[in-house]
Amino acid sequence: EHMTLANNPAARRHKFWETQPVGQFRDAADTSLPDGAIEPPTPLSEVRADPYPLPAAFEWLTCDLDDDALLADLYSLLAHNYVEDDENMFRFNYSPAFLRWALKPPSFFRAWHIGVRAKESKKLVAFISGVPARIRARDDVVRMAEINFLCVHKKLRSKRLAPVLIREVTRRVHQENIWQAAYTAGVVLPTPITTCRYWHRSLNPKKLIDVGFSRLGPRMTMSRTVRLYKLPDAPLTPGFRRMELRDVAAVTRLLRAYLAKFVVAPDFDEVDVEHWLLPQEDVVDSYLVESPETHEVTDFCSFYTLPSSVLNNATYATLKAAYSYYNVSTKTPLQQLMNDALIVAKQKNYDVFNALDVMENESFLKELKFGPGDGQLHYYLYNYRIRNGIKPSELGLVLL
Ligand code: NHW
Repeated sequence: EHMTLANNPAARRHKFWETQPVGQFRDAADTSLPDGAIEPPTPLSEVRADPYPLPAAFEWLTCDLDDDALLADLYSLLAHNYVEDDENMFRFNYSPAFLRWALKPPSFFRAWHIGVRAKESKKLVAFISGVPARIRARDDVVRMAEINFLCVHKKLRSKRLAPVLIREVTRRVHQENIWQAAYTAGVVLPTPITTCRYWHRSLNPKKLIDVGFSRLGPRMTMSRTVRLYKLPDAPLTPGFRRMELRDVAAVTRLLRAYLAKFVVAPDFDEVDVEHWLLPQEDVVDSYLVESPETHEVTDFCSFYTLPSSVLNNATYATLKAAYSYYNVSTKTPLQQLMNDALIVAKQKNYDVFNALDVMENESFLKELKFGPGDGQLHYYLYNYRIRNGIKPSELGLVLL
């Protein structure tokens, strides 16, 4: 087969990414390069002291997400300009409460919440963020930034603003003596550590078909489809209940033991678990199984809430989607545990339950009637090489 730009992303030039300490496509065949940091830290005194220049009409704005008006501006920038599917039918609609949760974990840095606004109108036109995390790659626990919510207003696209935002967040991360980062994207850049696929489990098939999210299968009627996806009214596993504050220690133990199995995974302590996994209405939901006899916590599952706006539909404005987060089974089979997660999501009126093929998710996706989506999600590390990459099933990290 003749290789073209269309079927061989490695042949594309990346004027910005070629200058960055990331795995380069041209290095793929070089087996002598070691795993770990690509370049060493520089002395903090050599980190550039002032912000990168912006085009004259714009200025940097360090965002205070406790300021409700600013949070509303960020919500609106993303609600109108953030990620859409390939056919431009849906756009992510992260809620203000979700953004606060995602961007203010323990020991977050306000300087890493970076806006760009028009000097004159003060309108927020671009954003990028980082939050601190400890991420383990093989046996190396590394302080990293998780980079997310990179967004440039639709009217300012293709003007090379994104590289300025990325350089500026990099500079501010370096100022905290942190030299690595993790991020995901739907686009291919140099070079993914792994490429995952989203799977979707219909909870409200009629609405999903009406908005064009899914289609009636061959030889299927609407009533057969509704029956196919029907779920029990309440969870089936005895002792299945919502996680509470008193469960943080037990959940942390379960999660740490489980995540140790994967090649790349977060290194969560109790403080992290309280932030990332304690339920918050319409943001993050966590359930566990407490043995009715021993009262031991044996299993855990969680999902976060990320609606999508439905673009150009007369009947529906949003899809309510649950995204599988971290799940651990030691006693209840994973498939049964996730079936209970589907049941509570259905009870709470979600339209669809999404999951990546990471960790052990492959073991339940087909059996629980998830179908493969068409989008891919690429995972990246900045300034950290993992030779040959890893398989999705070796990845224990879910970014929001
Ligand atoms: S992925 C979601 C990204 N956001 C969206 O897709 C929203 C809709 N799109 C937009 O707002 C989750 C714009 O299209 C954006 C690009 C802003 C995406 N990641 O300004 P130009 C994240 O937030 C490269 C990285 O002209 P634009 C993760 C592109 O390859 N790079 O484009 C974010 C090209 O470089 P090249 C991306 O369309 C991780 C250059 O940008 C990218 O007006 C960030 C073109 O720039 C993406 N998603 O704006 C990296 N999309 O070399 C963090 C495009 O190919 C790295 N590009 O010529 C770590 C930093 C911290 C290190 C700390 C030690």
